[in-house]
Amino acid sequence: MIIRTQTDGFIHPLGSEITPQAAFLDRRRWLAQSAVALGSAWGLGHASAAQAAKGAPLKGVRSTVAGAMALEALTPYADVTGYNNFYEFGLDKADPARNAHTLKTTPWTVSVEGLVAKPRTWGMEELIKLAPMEERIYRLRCVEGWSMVVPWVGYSLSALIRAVQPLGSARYVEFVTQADPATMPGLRNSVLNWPYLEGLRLDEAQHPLTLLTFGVYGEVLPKQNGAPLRLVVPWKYGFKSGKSIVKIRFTDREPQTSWNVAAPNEYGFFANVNPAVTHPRWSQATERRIGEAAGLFAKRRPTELFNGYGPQVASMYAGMDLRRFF
Ligand SMILES: Nc1nc2c(c(=O)[nH]1)N[C@H]1C(S)=C(S)[C@@H](COP(=O)(O)O)O[C@H]1N2
Ligand SMILES: [Mo]
Repeated sequence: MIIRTQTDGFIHPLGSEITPQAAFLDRRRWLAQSAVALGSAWGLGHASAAQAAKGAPLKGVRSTVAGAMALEALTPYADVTGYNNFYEFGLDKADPARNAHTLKTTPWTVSVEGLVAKPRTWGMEELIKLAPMEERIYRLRCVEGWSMVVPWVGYSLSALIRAVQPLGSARYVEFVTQADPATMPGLRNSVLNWPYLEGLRLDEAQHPLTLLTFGVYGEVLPKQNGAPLRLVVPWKYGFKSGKSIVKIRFTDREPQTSWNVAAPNEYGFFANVNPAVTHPRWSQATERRIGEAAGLFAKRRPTELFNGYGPQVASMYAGMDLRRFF
């Protein structure tokens, strides 16, 4: 079945139902484009990054992961790249787009360490070649009560996890992000402990929806969106999706995470999107879709448990009291 959305006019084949030939042709086109775009961004030759598709979603190329398609209008490129939370570059939503140009993304390495059989430092060239890039259209729901629908580009973090071979004792994964006072003016603000830290339980990190993200809207990640690589965990509040990751550490204990340390009663470790768990200062029952009419004509949508990804992820929390482990 091919679904054409009324809203954006693009064709969204459901992952399991893509016709093999179409998938193959699209995949080749996609890989050629993404290889050029991503490769050039890290100095691997070919066209300049500016020539990569910008602001235009690539048609027909989609994820193989069930649940990765949101059949809703995409949030406009200008909002995805202009309305951001990246506190290292300021607290205002417009600050990251204004300030993040100072972030130095080459060279960049990601150290993978802790309870793994194969700890090592990865360069970007190796990382972008580790698994095929896919486009995943995910809803992102910020804990602040707004949401977007974003065409991310990347591959399941599980591919990297397989490559480093976690030990049997590994139960959690910690994500450490860049903290460079010379390029990140927000580090002068002590609203959070820097570096920005996030964490997932190992099974959450291995879930196919958890995306190691290198691009958005068919181009390499703009700096304000967390270049050169970030996480996107679509069933959790946006703050779980750490930007500009430099270290991934496997542990046997729940990692400390920046928001949980800053305000433990407001931001839990799990942070699963849950309309029934009210934030101490506001309801989480509804959300505003960025890019839609604001102000008087603002339409708020009901927020869904697990951001709508319950069929894929709810089983990981069977038997857990989600009000206690919020
Ligand atoms: N390093 C870092 N990562 C971060 C943040 C941040 O301030 N610093 N903000 C988080 C929050 S609150 C959200 S909602 C998402 C926003 O991602 P986007 O700007 O690409 O939409 O990034 C998350 N990752
Ligand atoms: Mo957020």
